[in-house]
Amino acid sequence: MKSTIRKLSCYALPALSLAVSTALAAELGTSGPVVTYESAPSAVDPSVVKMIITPGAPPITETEFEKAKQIFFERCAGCHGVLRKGATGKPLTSDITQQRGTAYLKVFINYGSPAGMPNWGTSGELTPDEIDLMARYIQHEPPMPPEYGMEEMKASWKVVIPPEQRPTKQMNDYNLENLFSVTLRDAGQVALIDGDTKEIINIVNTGYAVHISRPSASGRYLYVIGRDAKLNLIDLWMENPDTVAKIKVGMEARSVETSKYKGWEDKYAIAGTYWPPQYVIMNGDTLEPLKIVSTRGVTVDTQEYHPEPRVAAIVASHEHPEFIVNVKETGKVLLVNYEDLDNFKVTSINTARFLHDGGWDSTKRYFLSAANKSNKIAVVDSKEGNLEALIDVGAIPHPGRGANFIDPKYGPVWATSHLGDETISVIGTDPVNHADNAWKVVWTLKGQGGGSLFIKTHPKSKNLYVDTALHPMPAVSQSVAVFNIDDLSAGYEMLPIAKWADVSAGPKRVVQPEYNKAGDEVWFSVWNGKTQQSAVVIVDDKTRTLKKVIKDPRLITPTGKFNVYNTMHDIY
Ligand code: DHE
Repeated sequence: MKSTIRKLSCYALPALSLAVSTALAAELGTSGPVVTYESAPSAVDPSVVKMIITPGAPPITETEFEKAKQIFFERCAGCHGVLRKGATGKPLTSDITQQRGTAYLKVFINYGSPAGMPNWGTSGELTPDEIDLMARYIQHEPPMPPEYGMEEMKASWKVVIPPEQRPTKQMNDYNLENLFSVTLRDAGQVALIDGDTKEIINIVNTGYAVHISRPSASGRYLYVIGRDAKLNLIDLWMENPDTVAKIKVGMEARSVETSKYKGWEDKYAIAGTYWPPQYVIMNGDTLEPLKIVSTRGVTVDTQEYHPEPRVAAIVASHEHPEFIVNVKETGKVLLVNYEDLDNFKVTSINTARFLHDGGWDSTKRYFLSAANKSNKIAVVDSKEGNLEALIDVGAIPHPGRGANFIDPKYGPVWATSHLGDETISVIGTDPVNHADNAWKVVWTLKGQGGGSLFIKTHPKSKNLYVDTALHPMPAVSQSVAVFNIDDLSAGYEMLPIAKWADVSAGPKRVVQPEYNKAGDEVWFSVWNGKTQQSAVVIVDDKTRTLKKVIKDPRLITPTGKFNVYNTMHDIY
């Protein structure tokens, strides 16, 4: 189905609930797809936090407190933060909540807001008693989970096969550079899929709701991190690639990366945690924890202390022996130099709140990072070590790692789609030969709708794919838009990926395009419920037609897919 930009651009995001006033709505400042996305249960175990009774707050019993903290960690912490200092959701510290009072809070929790706070009561998810309980609970001080340091990390660390007992050469016949590590989100596993034969090589048990995979600079090792901060190191040289070391680096995590600077390949790994707010540098081939660094500090704008600045995306610099670390709540990008772990140097670059995901420009000098609640893209110059630009884009940019291509008019560009609106912002990235357009939005395209999570192209492709996995309308969340990068103004073609998958009923969200090594196939996850059939759909990039559907009972809730070659070389 071909269509013009204008024709297919106008899916507004429906409001989640209608019963509260706009004034109340403004309080939470969130949008529907964002809540769907961010309100996953926190991996922090509620039983480890202790009860706190606060003067001025309404009475609460010990049993009630236990129940309320469980509900809070499962439903609220993702948006409001474990310590309730706010992120996508507004701060809910006791000074604010006591001032609002129980009656006001109950209305809010019951009805939600058009801006995105779920209607926990009217949706039937919480009972009237639970709503009353939560309204009282959040007027007490937030209980703090324990810290997690070197002692705990070392206790969890296990080298399953020591480096000296591992193969000295590749012991299998797989074309490892075209291997895909596929997140099986709700199974707590990854599927290693041979990109040539499309066969599943192995299913490896990992942490809970595993999040991302990143191969080492050489491509031999694969690092996989779970939301519960369990990190697996998989050796791809083994006859049957499997875990050779593991560690739990905290209580909740999302990011992992490996050193890529010349001379430091495969030497170190780094993992960032949501709780405690810190990152840890480890030996690349054993995961032995070497150095833990806290990210607690002050915010870039109001310069207030924040006790819980979570570590979001991490990339490895190609310009210096550094990791580049996004600190979400403070809005800082850290350049973490790993040359000397004792005389440790970190450059802290002020950008904007709340940093989430991002990726390199095509030269791998500039890191473009989404400050999603500020509706900005921050550009960090990894060579000079400073902020190059802060660019206004659409509502809640969510690029994944973004998409680099050459625009016929504007030269090298990088693109992001958005969670909060239907636009795609295309940004000029060439300050040398296209200086007039550098760090400016050169195109604002209109896609299928908001709720987009990932955008992708490949240097050998003429196509730009944009998913809309969290759009509320199934027709939109179950398909992708594909633009011709040589003629962006022609609009997009819609590919009905979930229909092609031909799987059983369910949400069937189509998520995260990922290319094979050759750049002639694009893989999509058709993400169904845990007990429903899911699939991976492979599209022939040139003809935009279905090439293959991988269906297997072991493919439970596939989401992210990471091609070894493209990920190790930061090709996107
Ligand atoms: Fe992700 C990347 C955090 C929900 C699939 N996700 C990231 C990154 C962060 C992050 C910080 C960047 C890592 C990096 O590059 O080092 N994600 C979060 C959350 O905090 C959030 C909003 C809520 C949560 O509770 O986890 C969240 N993410 C999701 C999902 O619901 C997704 C769609 C399905 C899933 O598997 O859980 C999801 N996130 C992904 C994927 C990537 C990712 C596939 C990597 C994209 C890439 O191409 O690099």
